[in-house]
Amino acid sequence: MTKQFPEGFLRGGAVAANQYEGAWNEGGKGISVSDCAKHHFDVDVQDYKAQNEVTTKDIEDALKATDNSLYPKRQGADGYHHYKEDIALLAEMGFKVFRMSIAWTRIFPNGDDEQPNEEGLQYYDNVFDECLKYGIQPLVTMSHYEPPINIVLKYNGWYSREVINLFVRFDETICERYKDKVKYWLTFNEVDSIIRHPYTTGGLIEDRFPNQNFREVIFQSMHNQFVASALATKICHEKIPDSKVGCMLTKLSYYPYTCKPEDVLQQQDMRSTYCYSDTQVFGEYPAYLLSRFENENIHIKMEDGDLEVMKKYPVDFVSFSYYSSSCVAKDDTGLKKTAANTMTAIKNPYIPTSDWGWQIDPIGLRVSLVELYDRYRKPLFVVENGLGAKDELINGTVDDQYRIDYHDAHFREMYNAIYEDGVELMGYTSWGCIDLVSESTKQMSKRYGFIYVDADDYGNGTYNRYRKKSFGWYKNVIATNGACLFED
Ligand code: BGP
Repeated sequence: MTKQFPEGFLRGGAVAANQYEGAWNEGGKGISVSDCAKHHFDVDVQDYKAQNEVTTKDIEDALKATDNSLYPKRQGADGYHHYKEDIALLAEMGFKVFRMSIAWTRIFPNGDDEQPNEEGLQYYDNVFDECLKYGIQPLVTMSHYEPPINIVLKYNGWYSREVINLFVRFDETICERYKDKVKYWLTFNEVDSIIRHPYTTGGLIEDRFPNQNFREVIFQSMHNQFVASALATKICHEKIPDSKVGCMLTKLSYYPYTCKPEDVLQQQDMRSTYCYSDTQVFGEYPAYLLSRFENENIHIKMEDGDLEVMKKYPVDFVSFSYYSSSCVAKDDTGLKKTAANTMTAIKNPYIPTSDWGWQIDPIGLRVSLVELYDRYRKPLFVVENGLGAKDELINGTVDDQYRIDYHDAHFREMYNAIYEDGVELMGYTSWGCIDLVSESTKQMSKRYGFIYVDADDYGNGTYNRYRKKSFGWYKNVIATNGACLFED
């Protein structure tokens, strides 16, 4: 019997508007938080905190800046001008699904505009038409690190209750406009990341909350996002009856550094991520989060009906990003550290790391799938996974055998999770299926794609596209629905 992934398995790739599109001030688009995210060329790429700390002065400088090379997301991979060519390349690989986000600022440039920007709406109509022309299903993220900068400066980000209504206006507009083109939706990208980078996810800057408990500000903003996510789910289901709405979490899989019980207990730190997806899946705050609020003297202002709407509109499936696993220990003094997605981790001496320090652990993906399926009993979707590497373009291609090996190993573990562990997996979208600007370091040189984009970290280059070696390999994986992985 041929070993294959399930019939109808949605395999493809993912991008985010703020890292892919560029054209930051074209087509009527407003300025987003990511357009003001500076690339710190002089900071260690593994120092996530230093790379992503933002002050009000940084924003003021960014809004006055004339040198766009300091703000690589303004150019992205210039997807805005290349999307037709790019989607044709995705179709050549046989993509069944293309994950992307709708930039709030293309639709409502300031977030609080009374009327939507028709040019922005038309752009995404064109993108979806291009996908559907090839039989590619769009999978749309409503918020992927793209709040309008006006929401930060005028409303203090998601801390303001008013932003729920503004986000609902955005949701009602895009769900109505694209109801015949988009069936799969995600509400907030890596919903838990607001605690690790409150600026990009929640539009929060600590110096704007003097004399306030900033953790309380973050959790208050999180509550507003929970309400907005539930209302977005309601809008999708009412406007698009066969729609499927997912939450999206950062799957940071923690291993105890030793079998000491206190190291094993440290794995409970995963709850600092699960508490968000638990709330969106179960439609209520988990007891351990409420007790944390109590113990930390955090008071969340809720309005009548909030908890009811959260309970009534939980998500339909659980999606997540998985890049690497990490170790945890009660006492990490003297233990080697390494970078991970949006954080710094204890290094696992048994597994290799990427050029950016992220640990490569395919079995960790299987562990993650089993953990999440056992926890939620809802269909799962891997919507980000991939290897950021220094690719070199030689004679019009890139020999990225290392990327093929990475994906090959991860796909085998996904197969095991499905057929050995009984996990219900809807699909898989590799992160950065085409090279784009890295979220954490703002680099083009941290490349994930099956397609190479000729641009450097300063925005210089032709922006021409080139097929890497992995392009043909992935095309075969899709064509055989994974059977080629198991052929001798
Ligand atoms: C996740 C984001 C993606 C992407 C990915 C890779 O946190 O959801 O937008 O950026 O990380 O991380 P990086 O781009 O920092 O290599």
